[in-house]
Amino acid sequence: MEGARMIPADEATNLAILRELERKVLWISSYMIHYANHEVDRGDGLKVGGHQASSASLVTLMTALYFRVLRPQDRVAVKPHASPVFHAIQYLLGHQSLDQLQNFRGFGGTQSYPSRTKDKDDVDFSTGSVGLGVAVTGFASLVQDYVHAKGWSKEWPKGRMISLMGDAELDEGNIHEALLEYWKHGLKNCWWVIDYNRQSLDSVVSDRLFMKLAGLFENLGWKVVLIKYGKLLQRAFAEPGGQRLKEWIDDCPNMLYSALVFQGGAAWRRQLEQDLAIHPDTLAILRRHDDEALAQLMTNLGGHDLEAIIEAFEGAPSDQPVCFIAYTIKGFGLPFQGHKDNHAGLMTKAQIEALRVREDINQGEEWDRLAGVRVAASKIEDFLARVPFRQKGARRLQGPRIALDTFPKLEWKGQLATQSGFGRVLDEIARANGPLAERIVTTSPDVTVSTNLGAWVNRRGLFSLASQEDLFRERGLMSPQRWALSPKGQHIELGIAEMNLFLMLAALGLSHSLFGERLLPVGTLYDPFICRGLDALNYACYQDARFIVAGTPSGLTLAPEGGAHQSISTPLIGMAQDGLASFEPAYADELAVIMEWAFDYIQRQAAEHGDPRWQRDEQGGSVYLRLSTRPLEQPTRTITPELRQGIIDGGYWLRRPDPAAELAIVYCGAVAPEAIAAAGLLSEDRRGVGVLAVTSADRLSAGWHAAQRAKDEGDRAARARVEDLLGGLSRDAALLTVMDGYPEALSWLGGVRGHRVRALGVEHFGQSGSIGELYGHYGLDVNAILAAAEGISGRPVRYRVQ
Ligand SMILES: Cc1ncc(C[n+]2csc(CCOP(=O)(O)OP(=O)(O)O)c2C)c(N)n1
Ligand SMILES: [Mg+2]
Repeated sequence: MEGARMIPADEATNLAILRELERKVLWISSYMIHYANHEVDRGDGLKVGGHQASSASLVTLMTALYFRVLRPQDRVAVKPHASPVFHAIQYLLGHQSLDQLQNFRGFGGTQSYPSRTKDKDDVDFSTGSVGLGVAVTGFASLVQDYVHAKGWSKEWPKGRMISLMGDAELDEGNIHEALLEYWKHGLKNCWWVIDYNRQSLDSVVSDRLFMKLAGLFENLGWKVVLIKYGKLLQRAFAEPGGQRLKEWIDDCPNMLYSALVFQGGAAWRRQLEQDLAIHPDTLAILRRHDDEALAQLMTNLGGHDLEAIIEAFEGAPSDQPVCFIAYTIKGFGLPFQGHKDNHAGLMTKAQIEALRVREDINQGEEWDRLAGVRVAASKIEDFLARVPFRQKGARRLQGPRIALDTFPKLEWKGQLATQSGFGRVLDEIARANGPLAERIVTTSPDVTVSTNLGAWVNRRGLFSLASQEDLFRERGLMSPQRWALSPKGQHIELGIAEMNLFLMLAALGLSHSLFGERLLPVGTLYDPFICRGLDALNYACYQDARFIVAGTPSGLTLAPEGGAHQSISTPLIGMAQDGLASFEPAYADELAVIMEWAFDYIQRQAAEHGDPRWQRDEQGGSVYLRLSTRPLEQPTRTITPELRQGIIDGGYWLRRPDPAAELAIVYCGAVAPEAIAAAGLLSEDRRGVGVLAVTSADRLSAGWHAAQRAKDEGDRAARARVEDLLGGLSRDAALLTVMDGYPEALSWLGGVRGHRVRALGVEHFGQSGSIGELYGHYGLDVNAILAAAEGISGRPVRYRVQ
């Protein structure tokens, strides 16, 4: 009989201590939520939250993990609503302050959902948008494999990347996309611990559907471990009549089970006596328990039984990913346990008082770390000091900066598209073969070649844990792509799912912090499909992951590809996305300047929790390049330091306006030739029309906002780049902006100094056609610019293009 296994004395003590810690975690996390909701008046908006019931179901699992199973190299994504449990555990370990606990959900306090960037303790992965924190763990594990395959990260053995996840998270499609991707890359060190409380926000999930998911995991190479019954139940099942009891529980619908959990001992007895009336042995088991003990027995699910959990965790295989399905009760140990409406449930004052008394905590000692423990506090402190997880101290690592002195100096001639320029810069970096080339890792969702990464991959190879030669090459078959797979490779090929691209970039972009090895990740995708992965992009930025992403090709300009591929809104996304500096250069020399800057920018790290002012230049961030396949005649010019700064800050005068000019044309990206040609024609009858090249509407606007804020705060000299640029233009002049994207990405420029604006851009879905036809139809060609100039100045334009 398994339950009667002899437990060594040390182990018995350890278990007793863990049980006390479990009680403390339940109390501290519950009190923290109660305190935020009842004791501090922060206005109604901050009060509710779905934490209480949702936290309680993870208390035992997290106690077992953090105080026993985890090692310093393990990394955990804690489901959003279990944030109080996480912080309570950190508090017990001495890594979290009381002040932070008391300010849960308050300004500057512990965040509602675990946050790497905002929380002050050791959050490994942010969570919040369900499904994303789960999926990033698998990608982090693949990045760990990558780093180790290169022989790096010597001081940190491979850890397990763990997700403590809600069962409803499996409804998110990104989880399933990730599972397929993991399989291709041979995922190993990853645990997903599903808090199977069978309740999501609104309902009780279907058990049958869920068990189908278990099959899915197994099909994709995961070991599935059910943590279904606790030791009390296991022992009862082994008694005469116990099998009947087991069958009854297995057949019990979730709804009925949940209702009985809520109702308690007497209701259990009534139901069981009725359903098992013809099984005297089973009835005898029930009779050996009073109401309280019966409720305890019947709710002894695996996810609330320390011994069962530890057995499952410690017996898990290490050569494959493991999915633990831990049966739990939402709100376990609290008055609304099991109730289907408990998601936003909060305990009343009377209920928290009752819990305090039950947990032997005196009034006034609510926050004492070890108040009410039933084992000597000194023994618990000893135990806490020896907890394996904490033995290496702070786990926020730092990878040394990668030098950029091997960045190539290139000359650009003839006709070239920014997308080709991008491929060429990477190719030259690869050829130069320095530390920069070594640390770059590229990735793309099935568009490696069509986004111009081919040459880079030819030189640096595809990454795979197993080596495999390029079969076409071996057989002497002609192909421009030489794609050998090996652990040395530096390109990670992904399936089409863009969510996976951004989760991979999130994981690669945290490598310095998670594994102490800095990577310089570069991802590419077709620009319109940024929207497909947008929440994951936002998630990556929220965690301060560092990467460069190229959206290419973009806009109407990829003309014959048609409306489904022509991005319109991405310039606005690039501007509005925090943590992402966006650029849309027109020329390759600008792109090269931006890329060199970007490889530095993604490595910057200012003081923690700094104030993100002045374009975040000290803090750094990630970079988005919106590129094009339209070849443009390259200017022959020297990049002076001043021009370089203009390109990086977001804009420069390609042609300075006359102080008395009545008009300036402002362009961004691939429409440069139209803007320049129109300015030329306008010069025939208008004085000194200026041409402003915008390389980053995002950085111009960020700098402007920052300077205004600085002014508000008393820095009178604060002046943004864009104020200087437009300062050279008379107030009566008009701005005519043009870009291949939604016009409001540039029209705001009128607000800087009060210039009138006419903004040309794309507002409606595109279609197939030539660039000329589409620019004509959508109003981006030379004549459209001239017509707009006429409209805004109220004066006829003499020349048009015939
Ligand atoms: C993408 C996304 N959609 C919706 C929500 C709102 N939401 C927060 S928790 C939750 C249900 C969570 O259920 P489960 O994962 O089973 O966790 P439990 O509360 O049962 O512990 C929902 C819908 C969210 N956070 N993210
Ligand atoms: Mg749930």
